[in-house]
Amino acid sequence: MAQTVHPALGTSRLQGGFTPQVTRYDLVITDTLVSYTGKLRKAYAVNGGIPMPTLTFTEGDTAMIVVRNGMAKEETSLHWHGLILPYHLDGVPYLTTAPIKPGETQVYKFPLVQSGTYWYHSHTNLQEQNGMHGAFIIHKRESPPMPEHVVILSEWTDMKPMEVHRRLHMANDWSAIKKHQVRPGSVQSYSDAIGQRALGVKLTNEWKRMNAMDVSDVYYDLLLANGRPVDEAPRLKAGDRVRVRLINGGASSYFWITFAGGKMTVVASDGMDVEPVEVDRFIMGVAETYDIIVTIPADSTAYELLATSEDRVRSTSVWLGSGIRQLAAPLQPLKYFEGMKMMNDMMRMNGDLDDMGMHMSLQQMDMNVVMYPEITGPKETSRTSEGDDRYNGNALSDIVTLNYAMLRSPTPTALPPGPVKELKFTLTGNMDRYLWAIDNKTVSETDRILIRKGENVRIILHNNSMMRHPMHLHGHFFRVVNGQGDHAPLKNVLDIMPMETDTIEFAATEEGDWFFHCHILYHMMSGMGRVFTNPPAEPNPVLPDARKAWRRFLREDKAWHFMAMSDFATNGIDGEAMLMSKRWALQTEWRLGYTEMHGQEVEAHFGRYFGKMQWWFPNIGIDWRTREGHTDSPEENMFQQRNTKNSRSVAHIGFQYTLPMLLVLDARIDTDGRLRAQLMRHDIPLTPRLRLDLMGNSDYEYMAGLRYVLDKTWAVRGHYDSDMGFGVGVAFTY
Ligand SMILES: [Cu+2]
Repeated sequence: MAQTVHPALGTSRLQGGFTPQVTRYDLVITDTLVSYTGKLRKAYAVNGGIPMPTLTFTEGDTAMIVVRNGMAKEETSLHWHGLILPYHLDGVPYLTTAPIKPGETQVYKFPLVQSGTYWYHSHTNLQEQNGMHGAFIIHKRESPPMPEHVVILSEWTDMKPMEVHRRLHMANDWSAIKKHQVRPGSVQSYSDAIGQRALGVKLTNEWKRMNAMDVSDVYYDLLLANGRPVDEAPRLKAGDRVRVRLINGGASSYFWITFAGGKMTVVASDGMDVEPVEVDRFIMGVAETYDIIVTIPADSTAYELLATSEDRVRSTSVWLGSGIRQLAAPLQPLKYFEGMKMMNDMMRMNGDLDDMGMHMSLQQMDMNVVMYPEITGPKETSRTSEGDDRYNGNALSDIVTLNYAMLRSPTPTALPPGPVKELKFTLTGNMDRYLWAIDNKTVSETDRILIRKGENVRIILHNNSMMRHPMHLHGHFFRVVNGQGDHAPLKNVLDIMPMETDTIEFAATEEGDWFFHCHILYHMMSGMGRVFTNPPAEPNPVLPDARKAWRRFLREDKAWHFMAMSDFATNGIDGEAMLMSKRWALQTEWRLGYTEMHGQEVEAHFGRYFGKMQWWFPNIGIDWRTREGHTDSPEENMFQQRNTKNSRSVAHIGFQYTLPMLLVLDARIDTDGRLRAQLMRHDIPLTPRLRLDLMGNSDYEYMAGLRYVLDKTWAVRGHYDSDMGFGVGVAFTY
């Protein structure tokens, strides 16, 4: 008997061609200025609005979307997220589709061979962050009418997305300080640790070279539902069963979803139906969609559907019904030090994560559970559980949290028969240098992965980084191998938590290039992804110069970032600047005294970061200094070599290495044969805003400084330097 293959998996049904029923939308993208918080900021609007309009279709129709770029200078693109379509319409600029230049119009026309909740967004630079996302809904042809409400969740930052991205690369925790203003404790400073009697935890954390626990990277000024701080669906009455189509259109935020009117029934994920499952809450990874059904309990009441960011700093609400507002319980602040304590157990000294034999997968063991007061109780009465259920939220509490093992497709999803190509990907990352990769290689450091029609591709993913990653595959659905056998659910985004191993598989039915990447926008832009290529019969009609397009596509993760810090103090000016890419860095430091006696010193070095954790930084450089009138300084350095502190002009070769306690060892030898070893650590968070800088070296030079952070640019600083003495002043950070 011939096995039936799920329509979203089988051979591409696009060949069936266009149906006569065409649903057409015209979209005009323009530059716009918006003010969500009182600050006027640049954003992108489509047909004048943010987010972009909800596009509604019926399965089996032909979609025709005419996109005009009405922006003055920027090129753009639109990707149809979760849609099965010919690859040259997929909308990844330079990979599959030509960018839409200013003034240009492109037409996207494809048959709709699926139904469900999807979305569309720009795939160009960071445009998605500032308004370029919208809902894409395909109704089933025959489905009984019921009330429904579409909600696309997103974030708003008053900072330019380019600036957000640059700051993520400079390991500056201004974002944590901003979060701390809303949710004290977010910085996880020494004072926070002492206040919570967790100094030992903090020290062990730093011994293992971990900075603060970062639940999410970016501080947002607002979270939005359908482009508004609060959204509503007032025309619902008691007893109504309403289908809420939720889309996480955020660039980097995961959302917890809870509801004031009782249980929620999850009926679809990423557009595909699942057997109904009742839950109290669920988390939505970036770019995931979930359809839920809720029942409105009573009239004259508006029930809150609450979406809270994973770091619990912000939330946004949708009010279902009208009348007196029934609130959902707000999510309590995370218990960060509990999380740090757990990380101390799981982090090996080499930076690898060790799940201690718990075989974590499919979100069933949520290691963050130790940080959730609603599961483990308030801090004082903390419930702890040992053994296998230590991180199993559903075993620890009465609250039912959705996980991937609970998703079951109502129809079989077995792959069509065919040879299996098995791939193993380890997700790797480094928070401080913001290098995100697969097997420590970024998109531009790898070739396309060849897949062929008729083949089934199985990917075993292991997350060896400290963050969760929502991995998205373009143009296909994959089965999440979750113990449901032939009824494994179909998805196009897989959230994978730290230490988890998950298996997904898909049929390589679609020709062309398909991007597989982390959907945290800033991780994708740092290179966390791969490209699958299923050789097409004909060359791509919209990118005639394939080689040139590929090179242009690879530019994405090759960006250089600039940062600088300088102190203007009573005893001189000292500072540093750095230009860095994902592997290379050019650093320069200066110390300019106002008098001959204080002297002047400038050095620069250029090097490459090595290793998964980027702890090694071999480099070459130059060092120039001059100083007069010092008779008191030692004649020799620690290596019994004559000191050249008063006049030096040399080149040097050496390395930096990050030691336990996040101390950086800098060792070098210069062209005069002199050795120098230096230990330093900057930005030790004594309190959320008070930072300590320390340095000492084998030339008997030392420095200690205290900095109080005023805002993202300015700090007041006092320091003592063995060459220049005591100084106070202001410090500027770019
Ligand atoms: Cu990621």
